[in-house]
Amino acid sequence: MKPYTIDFDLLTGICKSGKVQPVQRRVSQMKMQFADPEAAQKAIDSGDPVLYEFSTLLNDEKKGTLAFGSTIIYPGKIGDEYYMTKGHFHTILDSAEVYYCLSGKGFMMMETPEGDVDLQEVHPGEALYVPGRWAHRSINHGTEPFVMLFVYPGDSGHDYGTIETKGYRKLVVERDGKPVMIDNPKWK
Ligand code: PAN
Ligand code: ZN
Repeated sequence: MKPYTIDFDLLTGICKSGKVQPVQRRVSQMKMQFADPEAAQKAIDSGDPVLYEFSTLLNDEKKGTLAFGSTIIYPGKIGDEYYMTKGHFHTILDSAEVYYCLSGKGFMMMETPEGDVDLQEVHPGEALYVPGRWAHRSINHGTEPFVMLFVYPGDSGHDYGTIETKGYRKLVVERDGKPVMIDNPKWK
């Protein structure tokens, strides 16, 4: 592979040259992961909004490479739960990841298979290190798009199934206008 340069916008995370098209995730793709599936169904019926989109600027999936890109979580709620990403473990569980907040603000909800839980709030100019073994989900509790750059080992892989089946141990919901972390009543 040869060195190369690619653009993306610092505020929106979008690759303006169009070399990479973002992957969009809508409510219908995550209905059962929200605490209130009825509220999710209402959102689906009224236009199925995009919750987030991400652009993987490079990932050739080989050992020794770095995958990188940007992710945008839009502001909004399903019931009282903020828009969020699906979240995943890396298939090679020890693979770490670095996130750097470009604009907006939000949380990273993280947990290990052993049950440790950590919630970190990030703002523009802050980097977050997600160590290996920690599942990670981005949550936008702000009013602007929450945009981050990410970098991880190219051969990490993504295990979505564990989170889809078990759910996260904790959720972030709005109470009296503020975000609070609560136990996930559906966690298995
Ligand atoms: C990120 C995420 C991106 C979208 O690139 O893949 O933010 O979130 P989901 O993958 O959970 O839908 C990353 O963590 N890659 O490893
Ligand atoms: Zn990841």
